[in-house]
Amino acid sequence: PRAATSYHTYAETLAEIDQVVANYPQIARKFVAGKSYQGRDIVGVKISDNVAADEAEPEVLYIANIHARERLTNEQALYLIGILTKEYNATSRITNIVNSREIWIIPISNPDGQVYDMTSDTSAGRMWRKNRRPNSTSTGTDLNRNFAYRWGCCGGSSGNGASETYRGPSAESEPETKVLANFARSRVVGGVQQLKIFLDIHSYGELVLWPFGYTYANTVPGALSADEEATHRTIGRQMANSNGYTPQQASDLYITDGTTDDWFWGNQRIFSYTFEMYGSSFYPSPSVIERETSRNRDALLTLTEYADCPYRAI
Ligand code: 0X9
Ligand code: ZN
Repeated sequence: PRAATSYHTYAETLAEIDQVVANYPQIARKFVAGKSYQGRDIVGVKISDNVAADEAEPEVLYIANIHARERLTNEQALYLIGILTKEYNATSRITNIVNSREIWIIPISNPDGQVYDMTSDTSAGRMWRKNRRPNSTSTGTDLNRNFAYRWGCCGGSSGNGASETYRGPSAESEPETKVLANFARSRVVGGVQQLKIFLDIHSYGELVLWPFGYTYANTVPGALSADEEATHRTIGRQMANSNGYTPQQASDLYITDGTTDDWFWGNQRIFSYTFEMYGSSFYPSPSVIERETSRNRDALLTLTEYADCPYRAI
């Protein structure tokens, strides 16, 4: 893939994905996780050796652009797809990762919002965040308040349809939320969740966040040992050490409920993180795309490598 010099539209993102899977059919396969409210495909790329097979390898899920206007995040996902394919059999670290992991990457998790945000684009853009499903007072649900773990329990989400953080009428009420959650549930094979790591890429703020967001507590009662909980945080700090972001528990930023990271951790027991990428706006100059996506190279590779180890102390 080309080094991005402008932000990819939804159509350009799909075209790029098609090109990658055509160029690297042995290790890259397109998948459609489901459809958005307006009927767009929610598309991803699976990257692994023997990509057509479901091998007994630890799996990692990356998603981006659940918030429509966070344009660097799609670029980050495309960057990751780019290096994992281009450098296979060229860089040993990447060859090892692709050979020993199954990596699922969904660059545009909220296609309706992303298309809306980029349509009639101006330098300021439309500043759209939510999906595009009408609600009783306005349009759009904040997909990152619509997940089904302690949904609406505790704060940082709204019951007002006009709010930027509208949580929706019920947990998983939104098609896009359902698609992402169903995809994660579909990775349970023989009663074992194959996904070991999840990262939701947002902007902006230069942060590495981990659950919980709904509470200042950081344990799932009875679920994991203190060592495992500590490992979860240690991996987050290690990534921050690499990319220069600030590491913290999500609730230390602000309390939120119904977020992706809380559901993947609390409900699915997948080690889960949120990145807030570079910027002081949602639309940084495209001239920073290359710098700010390659900045996360080591953090993303490190996270992918850890997929075999969360459930023991490090
Ligand atoms: O509020 C959000 O959804 C995220 N920030 S953003 O500016 N991209 O909207 C942060 C979510 C972090 N995770 C939790 N608070 N659980
Ligand atoms: Zn966001």
